Amino acid sequence: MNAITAAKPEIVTFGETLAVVLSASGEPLEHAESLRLTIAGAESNVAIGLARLETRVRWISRLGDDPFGAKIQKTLRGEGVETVVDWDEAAPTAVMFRQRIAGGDASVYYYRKGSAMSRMSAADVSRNWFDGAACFYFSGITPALSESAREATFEAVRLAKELGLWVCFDPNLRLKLWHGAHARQTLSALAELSDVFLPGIDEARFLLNAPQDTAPEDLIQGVADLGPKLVVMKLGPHGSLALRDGQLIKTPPHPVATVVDAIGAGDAFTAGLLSVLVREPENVEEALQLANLLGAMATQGHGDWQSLPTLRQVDLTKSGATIAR
Ligand code: KDG
Repeated sequence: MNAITAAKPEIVTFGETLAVVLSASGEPLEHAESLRLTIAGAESNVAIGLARLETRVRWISRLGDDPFGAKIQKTLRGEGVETVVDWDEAAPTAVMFRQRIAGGDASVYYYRKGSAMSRMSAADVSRNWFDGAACFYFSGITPALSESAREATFEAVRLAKELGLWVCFDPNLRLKLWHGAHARQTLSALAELSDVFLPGIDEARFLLNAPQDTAPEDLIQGVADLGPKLVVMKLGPHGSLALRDGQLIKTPPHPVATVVDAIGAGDAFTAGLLSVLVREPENVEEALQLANLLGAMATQGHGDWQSLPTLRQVDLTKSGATIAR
């Protein structure tokens, strides 16, 4: 693992970032003759968003000693993210193929079983990861990769809390990676250990085994009963609903003229939220406003992280410039 040398981070995150292969022309992969290569990962998307908002962030992972791993590290470093990488010569970097389907959604095809990051274990988790940081952010994708990655996740949370960091957890449910009952048990246990918990509405319904038409207001107390001090339910075009110390905070969405690509908007929301809370933990209202703004701005261009705004772009938008394509 490369040495930790940069200035102390404010936020530490860890997780798997993948090489992403797309059809260059947007046609279905089965007809594609030229492809595009980029990177994506829930945790590194958030890390890029934080770096663009001038929050010091450290991303920790395990990558294959291959061109995809090299591309991931080069891209993240170029975005100002401090990378701490364990290079694995015996396992590959994960790859995801993605294609657009009707209605603007996307279908993904994972090639990540046995990936380098899936081989991370509790023994790999180090106190040095968290040195000087205030917050540890992680997602529910890492524990889904393998039993050893699941154990590494619990160890990272335990150590972060022991060292005085507050812990933010986005369940990021990926049912392609694990079975319902195991996912529910693990995500609930991690939510109980977290200070800030960021479920989407479908994830909240899944965790509570609630009917598909259950409203956010009827879910959020049940989610808070899992244990986190602050629950922020991401509602996409409907804004967000938060619960802290029994107080409900409903934040309206930031209006957008059109949605170009919603992928990564949840990670953008998280970056906006954490960039405020890491310096002003009590300023939940402002954090939610910025989170909603970033979620909206992320929908204005293609890619998981490519449309994440800089601090200057946020200020320009706040000053009244409408969010347009
Ligand atoms: O969060 C949006 C995507 O970038 C993310 O889902 C990719 O980490 C990813 C995964 O495993 O799906």
